[in-house]
Amino acid sequence: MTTTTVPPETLAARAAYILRGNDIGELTTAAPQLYPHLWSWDAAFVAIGLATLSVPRAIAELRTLLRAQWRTGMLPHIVFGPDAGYFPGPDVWDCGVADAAPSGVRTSGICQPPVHAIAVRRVLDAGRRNGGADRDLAERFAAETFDRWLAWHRWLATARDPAGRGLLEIYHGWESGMDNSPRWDQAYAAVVPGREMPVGRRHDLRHVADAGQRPSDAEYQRYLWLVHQMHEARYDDDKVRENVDFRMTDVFMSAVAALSSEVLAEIGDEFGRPAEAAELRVLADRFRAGVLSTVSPETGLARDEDVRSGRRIDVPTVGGFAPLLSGGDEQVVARQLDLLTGPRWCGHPGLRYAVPPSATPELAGFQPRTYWRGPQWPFLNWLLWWTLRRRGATGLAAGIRTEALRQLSDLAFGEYYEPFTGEALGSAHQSWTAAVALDWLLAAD
Ligand code: 9WN
Repeated sequence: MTTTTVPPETLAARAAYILRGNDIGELTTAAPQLYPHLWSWDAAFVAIGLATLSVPRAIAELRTLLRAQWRTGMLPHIVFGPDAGYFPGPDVWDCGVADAAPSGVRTSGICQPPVHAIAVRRVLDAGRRNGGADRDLAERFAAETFDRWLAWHRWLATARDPAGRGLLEIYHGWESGMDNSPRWDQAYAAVVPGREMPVGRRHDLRHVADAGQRPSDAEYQRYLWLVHQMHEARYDDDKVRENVDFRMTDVFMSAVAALSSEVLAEIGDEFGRPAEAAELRVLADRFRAGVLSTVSPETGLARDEDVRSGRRIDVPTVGGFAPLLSGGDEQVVARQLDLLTGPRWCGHPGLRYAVPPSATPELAGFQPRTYWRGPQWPFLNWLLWWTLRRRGATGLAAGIRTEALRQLSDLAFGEYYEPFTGEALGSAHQSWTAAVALDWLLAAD
């Protein structure tokens, strides 16, 4: 098969055009049709991409997310814009029942992985690179909003790691950002909706060519049942934890928390907040230790856990590479790097582009076209690239960047990609896909 390549300037121009097209003011929709609102972790990557075009616009994106912060510190996974599309929408979530919900903005009642400090870092870097007004704006933004990001990390550390194990709990697969990953199959199998949930209005199926790429109706029944249970608990952290039928530790989210706490600590140091920086480093250590405690000696992969049964989930998905993000044990990391480049993952002989599939093709339930059950996700490639580089694995990081950019040269900016054919799947013109292309192409480092 021949490899399509396009000049970098064409790719960057097209990516900028996509982000511009998805911009509805101070909010960039995650995708034009499938996701016509702001998603929390998408917004962080979007800000990273926007920072290469306009530092003020990147800051506006992060401020839109912060305006939706709950009084507990939680950053909600969706901030709804004016579009009536997407199901479940704000009426289903009905977060007005929650004491802690923000006023004047409609949100969902759950969260997503805390990648935001990385975006603040990247915006700061872009501002300083540009100098002048951009530098002043970025520095003012980082200083002004530091406490808000800190509140978000503190909330995670308390509400989502109540026993201080260094492992964050999630109460819905959507919180992981890897919705229907095989990581969650066992947990979902135990979720039995108490009544028929109305999935008939499923908006997503109108916007993907093939329903087989998306979760099934049975999966949606369970997703909605959990939303219903959280709503019944009025989204109160303590009640949700006890009452909802899904209670898992998420090792990948915990690793993101370790990494981001480390990054936010560095920002705290720069802006004269040594006590808070020290607090964040303690959190980073705690999450790092938590992640490492789950690594399977047999497979070398980190594992999620069903909190109620204590059962660890041994399913080889990309989430198992959490220690590459959190670091902390050279042997574990070295083994993971071998695994990652080996024949079960990026070195699999059938892959069109050598970037990690969301599950290993060796997995019995591997599905190359279905969402989190096999396809490759460009934003994850960026996260891995950024982290590996930060941790000194520069050669490997450079290889991931090259392959990931080759994958994006079809100019489709797909949500995810079929690993063997390279076909763009899911939503077209996905914002975070365009955003990471921009960072790779235009950020100077
Ligand atoms: C549910 C927006 C989001 C991403 C998630 C991805 C998908 C939503 C959905 O899209 O989730 O939150 O409807 O499937 O799994 O990672 O943030 O791009």
